[in-house]
Amino acid sequence: MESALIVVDIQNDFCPGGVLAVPDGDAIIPAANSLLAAYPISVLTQDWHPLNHCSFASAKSLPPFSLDTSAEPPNVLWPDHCVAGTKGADFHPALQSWKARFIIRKGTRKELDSYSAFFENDGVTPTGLSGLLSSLGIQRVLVCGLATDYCVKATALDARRVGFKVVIVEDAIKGIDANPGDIDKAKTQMRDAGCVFAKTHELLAKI
Ligand code: VGL
Ligand code: ZN
Repeated sequence: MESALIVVDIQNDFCPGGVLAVPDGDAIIPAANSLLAAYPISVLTQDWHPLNHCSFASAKSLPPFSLDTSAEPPNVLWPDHCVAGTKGADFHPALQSWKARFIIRKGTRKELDSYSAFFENDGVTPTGLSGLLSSLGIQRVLVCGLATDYCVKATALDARRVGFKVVIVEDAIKGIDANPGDIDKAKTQMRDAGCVFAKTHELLAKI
């Protein structure tokens, strides 16, 4: 079965030292690099926002991590992060990004956020990734990266929705857990949607 690797948002702003650091976010980079070396069809995603993006607390004059209840559905407001063209939006320097075949940028429209690599948060605006993978004959995607409880989850659920088999690389994801339990909840949701969990060494042993 043709498989593609999706590496979600391993960017400076989501790693220790970044403005929206996922605890130990950089710890998954060695696993991501070994997967990138093994899978010839691979996609890196990059959160890539304009200034004053609708997901920025500063744009709404509200505190970071609060809920924007004026949005439908209400969405979490973040510190300004991954502004297009800035160092924070760059891939982490340890990520061997040159090994990847494709880069998909998301959240590029000011009025629309995007967690998933497949659709913007309205659930209908495609990024183009689904068509790209389908046209290459891909039936299964392996998902790793940041953050388990946001972009990894959204990517995995959308991949199921459009009909891909999904493997979550469980030792190559890290989450935020802003509310303790969020990571566990995300894993349950992914399992319930039919995602399978596997470890990097198990996947590499099968190639
Ligand atoms: C993400 C919050 C805001 C992520 C992106 O990559 O999980 N989280 N934007
Ligand atoms: Zn973002």
